[in-house]
Amino acid sequence: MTSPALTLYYAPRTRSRTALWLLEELGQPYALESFDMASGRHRQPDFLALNPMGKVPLVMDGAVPVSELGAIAIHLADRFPQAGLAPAIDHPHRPAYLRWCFFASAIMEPCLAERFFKWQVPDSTVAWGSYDRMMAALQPAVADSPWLLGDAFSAADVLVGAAVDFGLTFGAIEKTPTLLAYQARLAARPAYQRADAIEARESTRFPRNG
Ligand SMILES: N[C@@H](CCC(=O)N[C@@H](CS)C(=O)NCC(=O)O)C(=O)O
Repeated sequence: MTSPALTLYYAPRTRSRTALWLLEELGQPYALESFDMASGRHRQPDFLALNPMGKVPLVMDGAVPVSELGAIAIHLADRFPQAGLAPAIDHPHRPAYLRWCFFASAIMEPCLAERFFKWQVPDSTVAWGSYDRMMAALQPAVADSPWLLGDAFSAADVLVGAAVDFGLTFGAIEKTPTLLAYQARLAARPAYQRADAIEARESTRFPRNG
């Protein structure tokens, strides 16, 4: 048996669940390198050589490391176009797709941190604007259509959807009917549920300490 070309370095209860969900949507075989964050595996020299940030997730595409969720999603969706997770480069949806892929980490992540940690920053100066401006951009995009690109689910929904999930779960995003309905559509996807089952299994294997 040949070993799968894709490997996910993953730890339960972290953002690596987003990459896990993405891989399940992709439908390609992959190996799961699961470890406990408490082990410090992500701070070891061999891991830092692959991701100098020392963070999960990390995906190996053969011998090539890919880190940062946005890069992982864009790379894998383009690499396996048969999964239909990315509009083609000349498709009119492509710019919106890329915008939403960046929106998750460049806008949503800092906005949620700002709200969670109660930072006071001027919205016209910081790159991410503000929580209110983020919500004003996000909500209409999923209010009248199932997914960010209308009827076409894409890797951008995994990235943005995971940030919505995280924000709703930890109280960093207001539980609006629009976002709760979007979250419910995401949670109904078989790939999302497979990722949840793996996450539950690995969380049991590596229970939280303390
Ligand atoms: N910007 C990264 C964020 C990844 C991240 O924050 N990972 C956290 C877990 S949720 C981590 O590995 N933390 C361990 C550490 O910083 O030591 C991405 O998009 O992949």
